[in-house]
Amino acid sequence: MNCDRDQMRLYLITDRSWLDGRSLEGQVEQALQAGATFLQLREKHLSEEDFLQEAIRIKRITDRYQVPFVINDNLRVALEAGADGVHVGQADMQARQARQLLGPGKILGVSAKTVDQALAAQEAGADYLGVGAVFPTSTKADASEISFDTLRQICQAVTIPVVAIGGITAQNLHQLAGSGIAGAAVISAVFSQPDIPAAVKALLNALQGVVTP
Ligand code: TZP
Ligand code: MG
Repeated sequence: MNCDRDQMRLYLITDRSWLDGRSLEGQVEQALQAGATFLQLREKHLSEEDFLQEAIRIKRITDRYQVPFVINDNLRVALEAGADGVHVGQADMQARQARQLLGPGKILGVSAKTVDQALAAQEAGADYLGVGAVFPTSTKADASEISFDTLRQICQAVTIPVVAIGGITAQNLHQLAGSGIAGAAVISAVFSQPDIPAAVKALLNALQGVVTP
């Protein structure tokens, strides 16, 4: 286990769609200062070299706040930037292969939508699971929804922490109470917001009583 359950509470995933002239580093710094507990750098359109340079810059910030930092779906960038680990989807590099290449001491996160996928990921060496989409979202075009029951069954089936993802806001988080999640992963509920610290604080408040410690 390379990350603590309490570090999964508010898991942020970056998105440069809403930067509007602001820097990603500035947005990340504000979010971590406000209390976000985990950061994933997700870049779908940057060249690998730009992705790496961005990762190196973001790593300096996450280090200062002692927040775990993982890279979406690019092991080379994760290793070269000295990130804490990598997050892979089902269609990305297989979890077992990712674990072999990462070694035992780095964080491996895996996306799962079913109990079978969740158990396979845990068996392959995942440290945590991202499970969703738990609500409708327009941030990821191909994100199909899963039911509350499936989320709860996955949380029961595995021993590693589960973070729910997809369409989560401070307003709908209460609907996930009792599912067994360790935390919530969000993109737009933080990075599309004009006031990032306020958005982070609203989510942290809403998470009380929803996460299972
Ligand atoms: N994977 C499943 S849903 C999703 C990803 C990356 C998008 C989450 O974004 P948002 O804005 O928090 O709905
Ligand atoms: Mg992916």
